[in-house]
Amino acid sequence: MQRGAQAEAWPPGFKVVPAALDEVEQAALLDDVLAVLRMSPPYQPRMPRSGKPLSVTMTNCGPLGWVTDREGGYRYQAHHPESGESWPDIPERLIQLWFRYCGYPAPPEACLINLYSAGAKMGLHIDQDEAASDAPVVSISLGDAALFRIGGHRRNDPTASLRLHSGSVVVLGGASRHCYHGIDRVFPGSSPLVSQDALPGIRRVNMTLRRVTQPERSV
Ligand code: MD3
Ligand code: FE
Repeated sequence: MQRGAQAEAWPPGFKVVPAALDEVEQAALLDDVLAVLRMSPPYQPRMPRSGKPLSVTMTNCGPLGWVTDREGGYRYQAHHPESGESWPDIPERLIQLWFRYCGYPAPPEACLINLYSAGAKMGLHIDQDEAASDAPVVSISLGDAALFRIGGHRRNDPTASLRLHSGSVVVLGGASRHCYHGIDRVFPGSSPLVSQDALPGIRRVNMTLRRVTQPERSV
């Protein structure tokens, strides 16, 4: 297939900016994330009912965070599921990226931080726990590249794949916002960014900025 020939298969509203952040910006953002992780350590999320662990670990920053466990299922809440502490603030650098890339007129309320080890993946799913369903999701990837897959509104719709490299920003707006998507694999060793001293066993960090509640109508 010709390079870029898959582009037409991507859902409307899907935008990828491959090298949005240079190495200096990536390192600064990773420092911000490390500071969040010190305040709000990653936990092992579990599927509702079955309690099956996801292969990524997670934490959040912002007034709300997305969590999942056996008893409570998928939800947003204001506190860490293990410590009970409020999530730390979303770093200013990330708020700026939200306004630069998505143009939504209200700030993000949640930043979910997914941590991938060499063998971690994320099965096809739809993000549908946000009442502000008109707001895009903005995703920023750091560290090893990963194979991202996005399909349609039904699980069996055809999918297109794309490598997300360190420093990539993806905006999921419009129809793409409610498409099935997932991470099939990480390419271990493809980026030197995530230091194994700082984050042992972690190869890739993905942040998703989300608006959760519908903003008040401005007069
Ligand atoms: C398409 N994260 O956190 S980021 C997630 O790399 C999630 O950790 C993946 O899927 C990761 O929910 C993929 C790209 C992404 C994020 C949110 C989306 C794609 C999306 C929401 C709707 C459609
Ligand atoms: Fe998702």
